[in-house]
Amino acid sequence: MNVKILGEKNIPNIPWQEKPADYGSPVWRYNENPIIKRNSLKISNSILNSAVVSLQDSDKFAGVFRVDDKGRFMRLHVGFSDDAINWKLSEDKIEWINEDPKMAEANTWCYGYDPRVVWIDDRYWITWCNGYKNAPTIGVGYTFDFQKFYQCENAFLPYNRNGVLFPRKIDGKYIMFSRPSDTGHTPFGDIYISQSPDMKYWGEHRHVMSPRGSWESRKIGAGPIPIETSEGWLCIYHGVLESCNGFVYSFGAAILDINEPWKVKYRCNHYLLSPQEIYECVGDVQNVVFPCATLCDAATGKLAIYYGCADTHVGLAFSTVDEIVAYTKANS
Ligand code: BMA
Repeated sequence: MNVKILGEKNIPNIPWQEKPADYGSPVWRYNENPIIKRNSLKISNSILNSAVVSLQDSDKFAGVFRVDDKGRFMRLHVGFSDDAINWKLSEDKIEWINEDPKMAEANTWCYGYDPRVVWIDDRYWITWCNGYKNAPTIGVGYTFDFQKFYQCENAFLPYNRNGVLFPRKIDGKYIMFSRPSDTGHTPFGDIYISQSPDMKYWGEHRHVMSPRGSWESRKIGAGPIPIETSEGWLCIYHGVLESCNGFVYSFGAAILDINEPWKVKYRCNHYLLSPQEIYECVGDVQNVVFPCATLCDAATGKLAIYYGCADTHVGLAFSTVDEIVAYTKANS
């Protein structure tokens, strides 16, 4: 490995397939995609943009999954796996515990989608796009065991999406990406960073990146949890272009300064993955690859990337930290 991985654990059983011979891109798909099909649950219309983690104290995996039910209500479900490929999802949605009655009133469940999960210090933090009085903002919660889930205050005012936490504090503060938006299928979007001493009060907002043409000309949004490396924070993010046939969601990478992560060191001119397979181009929303999680093995730099396919299924793709860093620097 050329790039040093600083903050991840070893995952010897990370899902893996070698890159196909003569394959020209830095990210390659699992050959049995999609790994979670839309109708895996009795109630599901679709299972998509979802977040998985390697458990701290075992070699197993858990995650929070976006399940849209047959009423097309967007829900969050817990799931478990021994191999991070075959997943067993709960039939029931997560019931969030609100310990403070004042918070319970503000947190009356409305909808939740596009979760992210990250281990920080002593617990798994979860962020998602949370409906507050039917307006999207960033929901925050945590769990110690994927059995009981505790909800906190929303991080921001509506309208906001793609809240993604960094895996450790910087300068004593939690760091979160978000993407201010509107009530609809937002035709704009920049990535910002906000900082918090306590996961409740967020401020010190900094602009990180704007759309800038080509595959990311319409809007961009943070994807999986950033990976800390010797080159900076490696961030996979989605970018959207608008064609005569609607939005096209691809994903690329950027490398941000370790201490001041609103400073962009490198950013891909070319996408890492775009919707090209039939399960990415045909579904409830055509032409969407939407990454919400990676597993990263610190020992080898192997990456397993989990992404939503056409707002319908969950897909898996592979790369390595070395490969994505080299590609991002070369294409910057
Ligand atoms: C975004 C979010 C994502 C979705 C994408 C494409 O605004 O709603 O959940 O994958 O649009 O429809």
